[in-house]
Amino acid sequence: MIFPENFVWGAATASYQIEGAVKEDGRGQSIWDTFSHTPGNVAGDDTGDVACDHYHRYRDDVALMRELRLAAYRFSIAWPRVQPDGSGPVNPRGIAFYDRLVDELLAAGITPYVTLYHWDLPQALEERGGWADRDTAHRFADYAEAVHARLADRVTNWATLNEPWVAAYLGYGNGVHAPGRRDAASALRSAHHLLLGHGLAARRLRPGSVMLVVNSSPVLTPAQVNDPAAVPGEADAAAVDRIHALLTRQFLDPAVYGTYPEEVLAAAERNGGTGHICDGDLDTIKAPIDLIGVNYYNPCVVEAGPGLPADAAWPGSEDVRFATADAPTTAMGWPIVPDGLSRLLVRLSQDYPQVGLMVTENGAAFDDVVENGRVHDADRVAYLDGHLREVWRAVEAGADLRGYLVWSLLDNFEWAEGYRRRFGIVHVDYATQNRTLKDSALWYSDVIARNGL
Ligand code: IFM
Repeated sequence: MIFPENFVWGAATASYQIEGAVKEDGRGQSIWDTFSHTPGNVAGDDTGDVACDHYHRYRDDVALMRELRLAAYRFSIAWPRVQPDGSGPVNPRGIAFYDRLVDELLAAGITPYVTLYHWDLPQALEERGGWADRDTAHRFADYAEAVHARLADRVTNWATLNEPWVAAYLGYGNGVHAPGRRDAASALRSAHHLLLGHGLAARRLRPGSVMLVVNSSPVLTPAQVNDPAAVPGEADAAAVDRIHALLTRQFLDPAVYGTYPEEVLAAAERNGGTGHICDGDLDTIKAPIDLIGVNYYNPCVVEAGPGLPADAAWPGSEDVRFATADAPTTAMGWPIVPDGLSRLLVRLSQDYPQVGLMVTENGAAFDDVVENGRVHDADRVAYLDGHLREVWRAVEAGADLRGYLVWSLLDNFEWAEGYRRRFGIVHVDYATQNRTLKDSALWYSDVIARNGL
């Protein structure tokens, strides 16, 4: 299985999950600082205060990337380092960190992929309403423009948002993520304002290649998980379509076509109304993009469930039951269904044929142990191997797929799960900050060297 020439191989991380140094060089507070320091929000009451100390160890981490032959590294910028209060002049010491990181990557022959928003909203903006407030979209566009002005001489690849569904519905809907609000109407408003911020920012990121990164999953009935040919009954098919609209089309239809699925508008009508969607917004959101970034971990499994109330994170999901898949699971409890990835990529390439695709995250948490300086993470190797075979199948089926980035380079702060879940291909001993290449890292490096499996 040899991948196309120029296929991009890399790894991804995010600022709050790895950087630490939360009070250094004028960084402002983010909603994740506030949230993680509130007891009970994160497993073990872990915080990102130190994380992988990447802020101080980035040179060593880039050296590891080079050793692994990564061609690309996707990282995110902490907005509160650049604008401590979310607006106004750029903090020179904050942006200087990313200057140094970009230079280090380029010197190592690694192409930077910069994500502008991976969930660490400045706390000052949350206090003015956060993403539920329209003004945050404009603040985001200004911030994006400021970062572009500083880095675009060396950075070509930009992502506006990472996983706006998660930011809106876990942050403002069920409160599992920062800022921890629990209000369906705020979640729907936030989703719209995130999209508006994306559209405004996308227009200010030229020259450059622009992508929107979504957490997307094929939505399947339990029977379809193991039998792609299974045909669901009418009620189950309606449940599948509804959840696909709420998870994926909610973001990609406006970004690519300038339209909202009717399921999203209906959910908004029942939760606070659609008054926050102003004339012209959809034209703004439909800014030209070059790539859709796809973060895939597992399928979403649903069936019709008569009379069920909407799940707290899913306004509009009345009458849908979230089901379990008959499949092995990772340490997160997520079902391992590798061909979900090819099914998803093929569908996205059919639904949005004018935009290229990149797998911007894929990976798995397992309970790794270090033994004699090695981590034999055979489960992760099997997971990655299985999923890469499906990426290859999607390419063979005609999907315009430009690259694959493993999640994650390093074990890191896994949001509400804290440090107990390890997604890295590099093990991090948080007491010593020692890095150990897991077997999966060595295996991945070999895949990169061969450009295939
Ligand atoms: O760690 C997260 C990442 O920040 C966003 N996508 C999913 C990963 C695993 O949960």
